[in-house]
Amino acid sequence: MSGSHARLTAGSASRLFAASQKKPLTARSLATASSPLPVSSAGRLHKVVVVGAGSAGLSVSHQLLRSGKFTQDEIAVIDPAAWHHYQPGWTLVGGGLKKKEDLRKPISSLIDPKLKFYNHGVDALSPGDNAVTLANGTTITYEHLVVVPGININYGSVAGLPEALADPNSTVSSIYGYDTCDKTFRTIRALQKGNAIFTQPTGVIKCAGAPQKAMWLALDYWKRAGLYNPTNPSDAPIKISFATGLPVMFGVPKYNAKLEEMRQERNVEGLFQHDLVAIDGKDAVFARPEGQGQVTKPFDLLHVTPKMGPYAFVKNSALADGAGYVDVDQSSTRHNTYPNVWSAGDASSLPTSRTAAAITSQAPVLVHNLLQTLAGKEPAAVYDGYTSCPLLTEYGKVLLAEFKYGGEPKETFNNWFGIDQATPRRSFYHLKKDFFPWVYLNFMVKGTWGGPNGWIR
Ligand code: UQ1
Repeated sequence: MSGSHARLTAGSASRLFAASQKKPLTARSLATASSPLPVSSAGRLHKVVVVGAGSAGLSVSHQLLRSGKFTQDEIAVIDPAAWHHYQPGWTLVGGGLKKKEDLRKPISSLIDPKLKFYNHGVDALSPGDNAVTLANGTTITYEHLVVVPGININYGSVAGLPEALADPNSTVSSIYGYDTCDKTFRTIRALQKGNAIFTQPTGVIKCAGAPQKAMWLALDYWKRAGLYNPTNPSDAPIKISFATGLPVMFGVPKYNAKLEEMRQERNVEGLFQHDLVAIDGKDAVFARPEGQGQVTKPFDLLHVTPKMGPYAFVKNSALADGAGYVDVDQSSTRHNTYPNVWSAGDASSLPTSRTAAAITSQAPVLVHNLLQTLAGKEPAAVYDGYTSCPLLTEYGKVLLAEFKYGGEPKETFNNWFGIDQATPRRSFYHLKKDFFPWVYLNFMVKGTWGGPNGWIR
């Protein structure tokens, strides 16, 4: 990711990780700062170092701290960002339902003063030496390492995208960045006629349902404005296409059936196995599978989901699997080669959908297993792959997909009340719009929210 486009990304564990410069290791801070902790020859020593202060980093750090087993500065948190964002709220910003400024807090305000906060990027992970090198050249060492920096949005993966997003007069936007999530609603509101295309790439992304959430809200907006006719699109000025690199609307069969039915009912054109590769003026260029060449579609509004992937310092480390993610055991969240390294969230190899809801289940497992290991016991807690996607299907309705490994539904309210969560509901909409942002910013980041398992003491 190039520095010139850095302002387009806004993940809480942000791009500065990737943009950090290689520097010689001479300018260490250990000579200047005092610390109650022993300073090893390699640098500052912490019991636990957490790389990243996104939803996983804050949940894990504060849950560890709340165990009462750590003193001042024994746990360190590293993140270069100035702001922590509630990213699940950006779909609501794209639909004009929230202000993006209300969904972020200064990152330092969310970090307990008992934690040592390094507000820097990471240059290198050296698990063989139990060391992390910061972008400012400082080396810190650990007994246990938690790698939770998130993933990078690769805006450069689509030719012409960085320029189109940055141009305030273009009709190209993305809910995947702080800078552009409000542009999405501006372009929706301004469109009077023509082709609206919403894209989803092949490969790993955060929240695989979000690309179509943006579309369903726009559809409803244009329907209410008399600009889209779901029963006969040729009768109204706006046409809608969903162009996805995948062969289906959603990866879990139960919810895919419902969403595919909805796509057909609402007469949205499905461009399956269409992977956006370039934006050329008012044309979107898509790659087709092996040997089928490219397809060009003219657009009047384009909502883009860029490709995403691991930060270079993770991918280039000994901790990465073949795809660049932190290679952990899918049940324990412990690294498969380095027993004092752990990972969860977007940067991990956990084979499930990447969401904040997933963190509510992953963090307690990671924390339990790390504490057990510190106490010389076996890490016995098991993560079952739980994740969730509250999928906005119109204003006022959400389909609450909840599932575990293998794409098997694990529905909280179905278990309690026998409600089929594939049916969009108003109550789920209020969970998504009002309850989750509230419980996230008041409890989850403090380590006291366990998702479907309720509050943590
Ligand atoms: C959740 O806890 C949570 O975090 C606050 C979300 O927001 C990102 C969610 O989307 C979901 C589904 C949960 C899970 C909680 C319940 C009660 C289903």
